[in-house]
Amino acid sequence: MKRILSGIKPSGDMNIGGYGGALHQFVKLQHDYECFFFVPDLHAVTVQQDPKELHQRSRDIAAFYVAAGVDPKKATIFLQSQVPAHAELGWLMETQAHFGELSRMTQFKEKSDGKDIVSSALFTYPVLMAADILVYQATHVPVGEDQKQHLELTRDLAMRFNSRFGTTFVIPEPIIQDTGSRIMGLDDPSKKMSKSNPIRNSYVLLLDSPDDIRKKFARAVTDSEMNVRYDWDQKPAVSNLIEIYSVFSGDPLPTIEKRYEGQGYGAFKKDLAEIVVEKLIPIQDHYKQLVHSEELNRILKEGAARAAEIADHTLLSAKRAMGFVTFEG
Ligand code: AQP
Repeated sequence: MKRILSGIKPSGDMNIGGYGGALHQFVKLQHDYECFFFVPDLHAVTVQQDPKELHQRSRDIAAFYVAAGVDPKKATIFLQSQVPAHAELGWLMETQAHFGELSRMTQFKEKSDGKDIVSSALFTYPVLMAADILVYQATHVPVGEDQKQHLELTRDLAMRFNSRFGTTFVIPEPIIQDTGSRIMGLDDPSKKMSKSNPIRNSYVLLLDSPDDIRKKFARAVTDSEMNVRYDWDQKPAVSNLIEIYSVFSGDPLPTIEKRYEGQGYGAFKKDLAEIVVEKLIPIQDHYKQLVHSEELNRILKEGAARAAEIADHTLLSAKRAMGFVTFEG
């Protein structure tokens, strides 16, 4: 069966960018793939995290997976730090990665830009991401536009390893969805909507109140024209809002354009806010029931055990292929 690995970093409060680019996809993908949805907590600590916040946000992300409709009976949901094979394979893959190729990663450049202190883990994190994917022999990885380069690196590392040590890893393919693969800031359509952006009006959080959601969309930048038209080159801010509308309503882009023909931005933004509120309220309710529950603990423990079975097996194959002494199996 085709297998998927994906996750959302607990590096900030979850917003509709991660929902559109990842979570909303997970819910659909679970029907067609064997899915492993993890919380990449080891990735979150590549930049400084407050321990209490990391703890809470890791539970939050897992609770959101289930609250948004990922079925733990169908998909395996777990925390990355609960499956040690990720970090161990990460180290082995670092021995195969080149300094030069990691230096070309645009996300590293963006995230390290202007910072006095940058952890070495931030530099090598694409290799850990490669290990995350390869350790499950994932055939497919859903990626937002911004993660394409990291998946390319994963493929390169897997092919390099296979050709040096014999076929060990499946080479994963990207799945890039048409809508929602890039949701930009509501204040600036040239910047991705990000959890770590300090400007609160740049994103809508999954836990925002209906009033806050309405206010944020009302304030969202548009342009000086008055027509709701999807055109990223000429009208990036409006195109971004149409894209969010499409993710949350399920309506195709042309249907939305047609619906608001000649109506200006006011009615469009109001409806958009209501569509998002309507979708988020039941998710928020389910999240609140789950986040501190024994049920979530059980889902995560069972998920980690299921994940470790596969991950440990792949790790053992990789270690054997590289010549390490192993006693298992
Ligand atoms: N704005 C977005 N539009 C489309 N896709 C997005 N994703 C995240 N933000 C958007 C996709 O969600 C998946 C999980 O991302 P992540 O949270 O693990 O990492 P990230 O992309 O680094 O997210 P942030 O919000 O920008 O976090 P910070 O600010 O902490 O770095 C990925 O597939 C991503 O493409």
